[in-house]
Amino acid sequence: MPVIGTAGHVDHGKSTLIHALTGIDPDRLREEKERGLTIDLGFAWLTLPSGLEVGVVDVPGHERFIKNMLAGAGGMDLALLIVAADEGPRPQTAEHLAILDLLEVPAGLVVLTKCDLVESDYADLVEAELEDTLRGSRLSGAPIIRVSAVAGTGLDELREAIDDALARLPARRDPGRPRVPIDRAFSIQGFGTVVTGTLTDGWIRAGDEMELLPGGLKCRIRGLQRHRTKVDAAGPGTRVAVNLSGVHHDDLRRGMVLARPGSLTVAQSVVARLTGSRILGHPLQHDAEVTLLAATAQSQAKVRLLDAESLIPGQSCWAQLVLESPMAVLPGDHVVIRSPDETIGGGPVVSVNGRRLRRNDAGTIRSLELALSGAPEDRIFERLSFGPQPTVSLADGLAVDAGELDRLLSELGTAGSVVLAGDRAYSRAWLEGAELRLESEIDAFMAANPLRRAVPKEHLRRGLALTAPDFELVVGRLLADGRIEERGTGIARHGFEPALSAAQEAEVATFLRALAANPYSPPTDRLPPPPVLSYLVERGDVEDTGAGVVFARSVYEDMVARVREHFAANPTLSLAETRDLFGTSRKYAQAFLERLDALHVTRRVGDSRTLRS
Ligand SMILES: Nc1nc2c(ncn2[C@@H]2O[C@H](COP(=O)(O)OP(=O)(O)O)[C@@H](O)[C@H]2O)c(=O)[nH]1
Ligand SMILES: [Mg+2]
Repeated sequence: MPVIGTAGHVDHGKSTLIHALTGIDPDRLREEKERGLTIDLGFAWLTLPSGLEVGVVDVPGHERFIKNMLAGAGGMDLALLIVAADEGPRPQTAEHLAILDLLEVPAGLVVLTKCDLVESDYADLVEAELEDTLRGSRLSGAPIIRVSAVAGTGLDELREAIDDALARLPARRDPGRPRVPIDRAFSIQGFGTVVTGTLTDGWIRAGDEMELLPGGLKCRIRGLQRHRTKVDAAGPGTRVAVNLSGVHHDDLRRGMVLARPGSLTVAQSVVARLTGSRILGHPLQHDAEVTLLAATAQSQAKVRLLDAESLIPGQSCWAQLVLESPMAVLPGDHVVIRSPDETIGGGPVVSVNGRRLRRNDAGTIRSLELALSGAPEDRIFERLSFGPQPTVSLADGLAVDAGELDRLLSELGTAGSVVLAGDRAYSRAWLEGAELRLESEIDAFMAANPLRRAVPKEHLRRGLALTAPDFELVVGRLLADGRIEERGTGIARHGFEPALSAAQEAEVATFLRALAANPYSPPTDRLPPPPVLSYLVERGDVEDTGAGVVFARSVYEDMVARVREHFAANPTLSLAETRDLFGTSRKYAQAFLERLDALHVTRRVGDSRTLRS
């Protein structure tokens, strides 16, 4: 089901027109009614002459509420650019028009409202002026329909024109990965949490398990409404109100996306093809800070221009945007960037969460061009060269359905350029790069810690900045190739064994002799440096009680055996008994017993120990 929406300057009659078309007053906030001003998005619906039912989004025109306008414009199939016949085009006429261009809203009509207030030859003049405003935009040449919401004239023609324009649009694709960018979250007495938004990219049903991103809150769909009517399921393009269980509305906000668990990734950075807004006053400089808006979400972002020093009005360049707060945005989605009071530009996203891209690098730009507009298999391949992606998201912006995507992926898989693992896709080149990075990370750790037998996995994963599934895949491939091996929770190069230097070996020999000389009261003032001591523990030469007392490993094992013998005949073991058993002092007996407690061999009960089963 398509969604249409308004755009245009404040007070030009957008809300009044929607009311006249649908019979529903889109200004729902009390403050909006009192001030006669639309502040936030309003929603209505309409059945067209063809019988097609459409959702209607009414946006605010005032420049202070551009962010709300953007949140509404994201999901539109068709925009009605509304211009009052008595005023003609005004600043937000141009700004909203620029935004419709940047978002590449599929279709548009121009509506000249308040025609009851002017003579028709005056309307002709306004129309001529309007054609100038539209020139070069995607609404250039679009039908201009004259209406009066008050007199009710032109409304039937407008309904027909909407029908015609929608009939010419290609059907919405259904990649089978539903998502609802949330525009409102609230709670209703007796129902609990409700969110609203425009559903895209798939179907949702009552009972479905869902997730909210960013954050990953899990929830379930308790009920669904479409146009205030309860439904069991809703499909792409529907405005929905979703009743959720398992989450509190205080934890939700505009900008989150409701999706199937695991079906979306959250973007920390995006690469987009930006076009400078035609109404932009000053070019945007490389490295500038902007607000990035995508569907209903927004974040501060730093813009790295990849092939230009500045973004010039009306011109395009490539940019990598690093987000301050992550958002669930996908390749193929459109973003808009703004400074506090100006729409700077925007355009389609081609990749998310890729590596930091080199500036002014011809190869990178060629890849990005292919990722944006090459043949589907090139676009998939190039996108993956910037980093792994969930398989399901590879269809984003590609206009291929799920079956076609499967076919392309299996071709790329057979050719060996793409690797599919779990629900993610990898380019072989990226994987090989990650394998080399992992090996050199291991080498760097070993160089800094020459006596360690393995690198903790978590240290490696964080050093490489890989997600857990990507890390596991890279590790798995290296293990299968026999290039690395697992050691406990760590990883080492295959066959690697650390070794002491000759000088260290000599010191260690002296130390071990000293331990042997006083097995139960070993010296505590001449312990080797911590890395050497841990090495000796790993090598099995000594047992470190952790309390400054180190026993030779064979002595320690003998002591444990004697303690067990003691327990065979006695229910408890006291500190004094331990001391006497080994002819040592309290200090050693205590360090030894505490070690046994820590290893769960014994349990301390008052002043004595019992044996654990
Ligand atoms: N005479 C006349 N007044 C209109 C018409 N449409 C809207 N208005 C008036 O213009 C003012 C602004 O309308 P509104 O729909 O709130 O504008 P919006 O800010 O674009 O949503 C209101 O006072 C409306 O009553 C129309 O077709 N004819
Ligand atoms: Mg309004």
